[in-house]
Amino acid sequence: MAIQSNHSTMKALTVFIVCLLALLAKLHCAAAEQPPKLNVLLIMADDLRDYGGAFTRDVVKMPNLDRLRARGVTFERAYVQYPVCNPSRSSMMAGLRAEQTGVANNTTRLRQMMPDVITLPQLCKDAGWQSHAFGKLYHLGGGKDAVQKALWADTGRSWHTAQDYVATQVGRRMVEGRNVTGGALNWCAWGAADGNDDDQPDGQIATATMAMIKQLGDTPWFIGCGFMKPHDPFIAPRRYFDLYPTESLKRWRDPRDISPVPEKAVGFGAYGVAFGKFTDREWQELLRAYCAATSFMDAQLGRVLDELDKNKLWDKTLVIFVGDNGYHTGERNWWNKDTLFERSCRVPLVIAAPGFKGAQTSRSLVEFVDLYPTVADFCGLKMPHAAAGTSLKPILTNPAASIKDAAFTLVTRGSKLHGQSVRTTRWRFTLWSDGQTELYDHDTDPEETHNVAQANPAVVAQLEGRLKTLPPYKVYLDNLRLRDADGSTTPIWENGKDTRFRSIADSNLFTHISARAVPSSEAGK
Ligand SMILES: [Ca+2]
Repeated sequence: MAIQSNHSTMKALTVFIVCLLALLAKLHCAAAEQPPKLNVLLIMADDLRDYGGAFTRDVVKMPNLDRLRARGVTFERAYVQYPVCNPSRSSMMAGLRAEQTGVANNTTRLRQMMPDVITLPQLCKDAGWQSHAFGKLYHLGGGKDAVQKALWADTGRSWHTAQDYVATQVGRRMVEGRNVTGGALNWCAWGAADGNDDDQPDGQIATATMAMIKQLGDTPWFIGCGFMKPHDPFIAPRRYFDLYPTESLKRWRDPRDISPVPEKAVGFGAYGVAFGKFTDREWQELLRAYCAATSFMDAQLGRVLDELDKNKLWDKTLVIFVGDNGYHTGERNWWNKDTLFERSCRVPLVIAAPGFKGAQTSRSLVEFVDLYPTVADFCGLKMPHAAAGTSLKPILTNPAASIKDAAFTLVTRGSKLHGQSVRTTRWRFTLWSDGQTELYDHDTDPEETHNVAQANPAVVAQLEGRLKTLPPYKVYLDNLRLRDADGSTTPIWENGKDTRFRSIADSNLFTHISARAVPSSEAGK
């Protein structure tokens, strides 16, 4: 009996060892078969309004963005979560809404609010990608202080290296140009510059990006290429101004019966006063410079795309082109961003991924918080925290798919007032914290010129309900506490942990995300 038992044990052990070896061999094969790491090229433009809109489609020449669009999906309804540089970029890089990051201005760094958040480039960097930033990816802060600058760029955390650029002496010489406000607004200037592309920061940013792409060879990389135009001052080498004879450009005119809105919505402060004094000629001047700066940026984009061509990288690189906020070029007498109107909230977004069909257009509502989970999805990386958005991969698979039925944007007006806006396929509804509302019907009014809130109480009630699904916006206080609407405060950190991550996981952020695919006829509405 004992011998037989031993025999059985040996047999079982042999079977076990054989199975174990087979399993190990399988695992080894699986590891060997793992797809290679995709490169990620994140190209950002600054203050570039949506080229899909009425103005840019007809006016601005962007042949290189068209080249990228031919290789990817153009998202015609992409919305930022806060239409200003730093809050928008912080939200995108954290994959969290501005209500969650608490970053709602250009003076607070993301890490001041969320020191331990794993940012998008950091997610790849920590997983073995080489991560490098050229130009403006995060907001460029810190002035000339090297330590502060590195903190703003998040060097060492998001990136192995981050470099910003300034114009050369030649590039600072203006052949033509002026401040259109006579100096009242120091940023409101344009200039046709002497020198070549590389005398301007964006030319240098393209050159450095191209050099790094070449240098890294087969090493997987995440490269941020952050162009600084067409952001003010509206400067470009002179030849880009030649593309736009002033007479060829028409200034925007609001309809005479446009609904008035309160100053907090648009037209606020010294900006509104200065724009109110513009002549037709001055609107045209600014428009021309904005177009020239856009074309200049587009040319630099083209140089970077050439480098992908040259190194045959399209089949191993995920290319994402984004703006960071939209821009009014005269709508509602506004020359800027920072409003809750479509012009300010809607932004360019193009994604080209290996193996997916190009020259596609998506009409699905998408948000910038969707970019983080999209990159994580394509790179096979796990989200390090609960995502506020959802991967856009289903849209690359089927451009007629719709992944969500609402997009949300926040703005603040000082520490006591803020507005939240929701865009659905038909409506834009804005609710200010003082109770004022705006409702625009995109079926009949794509430029949002008529507030129809009073005539549509049921729609207002429904969309107000959607805004309540957002995490509430809380004002950040210097002693690391958040102030609630009722005046009470809560600490951001408790026992060394960021309390917002707990609330993110518990919140009902996901109620507006639907993974359903809808027929293209419905998605196209
Ligand atoms: Ca910007």
